[in-house]
Amino acid sequence: MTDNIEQLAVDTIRTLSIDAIQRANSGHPGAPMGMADLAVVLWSKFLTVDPEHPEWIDRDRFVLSNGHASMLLYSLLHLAGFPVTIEDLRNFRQWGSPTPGHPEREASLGVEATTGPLGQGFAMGVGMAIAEEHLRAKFGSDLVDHHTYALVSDGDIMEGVASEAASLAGHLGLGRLVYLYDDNAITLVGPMPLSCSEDVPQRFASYRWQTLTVDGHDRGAVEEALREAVAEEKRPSLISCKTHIGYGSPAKQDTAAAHGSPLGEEEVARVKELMGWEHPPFHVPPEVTAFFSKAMNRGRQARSEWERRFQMIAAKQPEVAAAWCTHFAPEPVRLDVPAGEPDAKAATRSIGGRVLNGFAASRPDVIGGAADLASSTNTLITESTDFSKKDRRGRNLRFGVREHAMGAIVNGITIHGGLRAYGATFLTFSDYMRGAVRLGALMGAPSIWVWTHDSVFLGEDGPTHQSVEHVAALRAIPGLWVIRPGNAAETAGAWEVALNRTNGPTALVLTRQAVPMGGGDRVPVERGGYVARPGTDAVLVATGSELWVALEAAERLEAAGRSLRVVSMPCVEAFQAQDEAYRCEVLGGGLPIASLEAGVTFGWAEITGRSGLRLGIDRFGASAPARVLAEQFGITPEHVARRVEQWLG
Ligand SMILES: Cc1ncc(C[n+]2csc(CCOP(=O)(O)OP(=O)(O)O)c2C)c(N)n1
Ligand SMILES: [Mg+2]
Repeated sequence: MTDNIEQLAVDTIRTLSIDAIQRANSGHPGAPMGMADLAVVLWSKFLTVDPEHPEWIDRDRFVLSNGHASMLLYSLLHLAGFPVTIEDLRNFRQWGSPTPGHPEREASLGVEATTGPLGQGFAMGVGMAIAEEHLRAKFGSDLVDHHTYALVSDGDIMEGVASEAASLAGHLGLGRLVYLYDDNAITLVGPMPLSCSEDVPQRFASYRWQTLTVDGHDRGAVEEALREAVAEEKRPSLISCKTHIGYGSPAKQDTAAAHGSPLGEEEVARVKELMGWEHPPFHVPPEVTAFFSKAMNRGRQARSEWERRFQMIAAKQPEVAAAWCTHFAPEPVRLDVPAGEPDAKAATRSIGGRVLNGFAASRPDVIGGAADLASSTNTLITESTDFSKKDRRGRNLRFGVREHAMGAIVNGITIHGGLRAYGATFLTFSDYMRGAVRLGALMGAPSIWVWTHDSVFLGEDGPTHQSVEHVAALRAIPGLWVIRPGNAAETAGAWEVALNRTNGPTALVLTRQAVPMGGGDRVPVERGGYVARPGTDAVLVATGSELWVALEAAERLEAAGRSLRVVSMPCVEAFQAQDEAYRCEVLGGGLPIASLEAGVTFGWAEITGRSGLRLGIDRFGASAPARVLAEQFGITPEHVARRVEQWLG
């Protein structure tokens, strides 16, 4: 009987998926058809979630890393009683529907992560598992005790970001991580052996994962493997499930043709005929609804027991409830400016480290680390330990030289909830993590990026390490706020903005070299730009380490009888979000505008207008001492003053 109803549930997922894809006339039917058996076992027997409370904190996380199989997820959510309606399935891939082509994070619907770029979901799941371990160590298993499950495909397995993340997950012994690998040996263009002949389980075994292999259509075997995976608390588990892409389609099963195009009306009819399915499109047998509803009672009950425990703990241990709040509903922060001697100089990276360590005690939810550059990026929380196999309470994450996985893992920790995560490296290597950075922005995840060594002024390491185009390229990502502070007050303000931002990611772009620390007064970084020195003839907008250069250039011009206003603009995105009146007030409505930034001038015409002067470095840097580079590239007060004077005529 169980078998019959399970089979009916599997068939329902397959038919819903192919019907929706047919109706949209686009989508990927092969994977949902091939993974329906796995999914039914996982969702009906293991996954502990509550469809009436999709955002319950202690739910199991489920990530569909091969996001092209989105109809599998939407079918499951609908059948399990999440707020995804049959109408939503009929509107698959349509404008404004909650069922886009690839899943887009919508926790209120049960969509945990935005996936589609292969490998990202795999790596975000690792972040979720880190978050779970850390929070469980802090709050105990009465409050935090869940698993992270993911479905991953050949493409996920092949992507570098997944390898990086898998290596770290094995090293950290993340036992609550359970991945089902849709091992169908087919990718978009054809059979796997076209491009891949490794032994995947052996590879993962060497990463220190538990590996299991099963027939992915033998639901009993899948269940048994899942039990073993869940029982393994010390290692992550990869269950290779041998499946058939397009299962049940006589013309397309086991071929790449099942991957990314609708089956076609005729083939859909043949699939249903072979299945013995005699219903109109989008039919859901009531017994399947009942089957899933009963299965979801496991999660409903777990949640209500959790609520009861939470109330009891909150009543008996108010300090635990308070700590819970600091993690799950932190108050906005107001950060002091680190003090320096008058005329002191410091690198903004080291000021950033002081700011971080200044608020670390009062913001225990902040956790993070660097890709083997903790000391260079000044991102170690000195009062804390390393997060490791033995110490789950450590707040310093040692990502190793794995930038891309760091990006995705930070996103995963952040979207898990309860923690604010940061990831750090040299700005130039933000390129290596861009896939994750972009996805974080798309998800509106408030991840924090700390990127140091932000310009040619890192000096002798040369052009491979010197960013010129990175700031501009990052500014092009919608929703990402790029803050390039120029002194101590702006660096404190940058961290403050990052912590207080809850609906999108923030990047702190910091210098390697020392700059004047500036005064101790707060400045309005949250407004993006402000007048740093008044002036009436023209405006010079500068960011980061060029702020002091602009201020000195203005002084020189004053001696020559010119009144140059200097606008500091640490965050162009925040400035552009201000109202017209503020922007006019700062930029002086009608004054000629110049910009100064030690990087490509691309994008600055937005601020200066076409007739403005844009000073920057529109070429790769060079290996030389910073002082020489400043002279060669004309980023000195003398040179800037001269150029502005010439331009003003
Ligand atoms: C990073 C990235 N590169 C390329 C693609 C385009 N793409 C989508 S699915 C796929 C491969 C499909 O193979 P597999 O992951 O095995 O899925 P299956 O065909 O078995 O469903 C590719 C290359 C993508 N989504 N993400
Ligand atoms: Mg495949």
